[in-house]
Amino acid sequence: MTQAPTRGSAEASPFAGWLGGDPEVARLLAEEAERQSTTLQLIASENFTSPAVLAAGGSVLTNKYAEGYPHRRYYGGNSVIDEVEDLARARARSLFGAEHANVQPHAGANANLAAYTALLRPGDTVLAMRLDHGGHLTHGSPASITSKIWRFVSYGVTPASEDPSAPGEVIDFDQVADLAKRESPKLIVAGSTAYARIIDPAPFREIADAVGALLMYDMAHPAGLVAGGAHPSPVGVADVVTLTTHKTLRGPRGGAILCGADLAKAVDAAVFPGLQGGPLEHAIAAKAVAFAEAQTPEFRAYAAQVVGNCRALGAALAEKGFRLVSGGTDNHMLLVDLRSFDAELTGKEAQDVLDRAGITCNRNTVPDDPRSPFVTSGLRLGTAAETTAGMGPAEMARVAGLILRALRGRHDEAEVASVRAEVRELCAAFPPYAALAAGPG
Ligand code: DSN
Repeated sequence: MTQAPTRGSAEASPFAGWLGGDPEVARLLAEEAERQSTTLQLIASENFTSPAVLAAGGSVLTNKYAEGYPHRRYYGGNSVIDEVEDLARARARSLFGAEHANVQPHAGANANLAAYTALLRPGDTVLAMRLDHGGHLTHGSPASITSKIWRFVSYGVTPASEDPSAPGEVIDFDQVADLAKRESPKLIVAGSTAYARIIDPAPFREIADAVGALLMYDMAHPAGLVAGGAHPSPVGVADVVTLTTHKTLRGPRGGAILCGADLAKAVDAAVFPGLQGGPLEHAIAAKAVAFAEAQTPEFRAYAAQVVGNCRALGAALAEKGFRLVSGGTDNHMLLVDLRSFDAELTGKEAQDVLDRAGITCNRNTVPDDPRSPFVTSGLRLGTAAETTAGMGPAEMARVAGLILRALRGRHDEAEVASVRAEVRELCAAFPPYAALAAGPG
């Protein structure tokens, strides 16, 4: 008697057609596809790429070595690859209105490291955002190589205030200006990894000009919001702009750098041969697909909806007693300070119970968090992925209710299981990869 395929078996896997010879990997891919389809994806740095991006990323281009740049390679056989990378560069330039684009960085961290390498000498001073106020590891964290090569000085956000019309916890531009004057940095970095407000490049430019510093804008998080017109563009304002392609931009995992023609040579040399070897041309093709997708009217509507959904989620959570860092959001993410809801509840415990309830997010420090980055007092929530799946403000209100129930009922397994069941039902109505389940055809 033939047994019906069970969940996660090679036979049941939509990937079995592609991975027939490797049932173990086929099973794991199927399980991850199921996890992504049946749980809520609220990690602010994640998204669901289009099937076209997936196809380009899983293509024969992975076979090719192409050290160098288009028409200046160190290996033969790159005529097609040159066209791929030229296309990706042209699309990135056109999407963001940049004079030059380097699409080879394997990730945002590599893009930042390459930008520093292009602009600085070892030991130079850089002014960037504090990690515990929302900056990124590559903005000079003691744990990052960046802090060992360059001297970082950090600015932060203003203190929280009780006044609802001016809640604080926004970038302290007085502090940025004072530190810039005192420390004479060679470079100022704007941008963050956990900050829910628009980061206007203009005041940073003014401060940089006043002290003769260069300006780098790390738009890893809002790149898709910039592309879709929901946030002001730093291109042409900052000297160098770094980005990731997989967050709000909805492309493959990877990074890119934009700059003026004057810095093109230095930036290219910093990426290769400075820091990387052979470029990942399959990822570059997938980036090209994503850059084209981000230039459509649908993507503009998407970018606006991501912000609208985030505001709806924030408003619903605030109504339920959760304090939002800076009082709300202008982008795709929210920072929730859990102490207002329950002083005993840590970010770590909240992340764990939400995971069990099928709500995927990450714990995060809040400004001046008394708890360690491993424990934290906050949660970071994002709306980029579930907006791609088609959810709107009504679903966001429902998600806020599910978060409340899971956190309040965290010691009651039946309640957590009941939330899990409702999450599964909600996700079933918004499948991110309905087409994928049909298999390779
Ligand atoms: N890990 C990314 C994020 O989640 O924001 C940044 O590197």
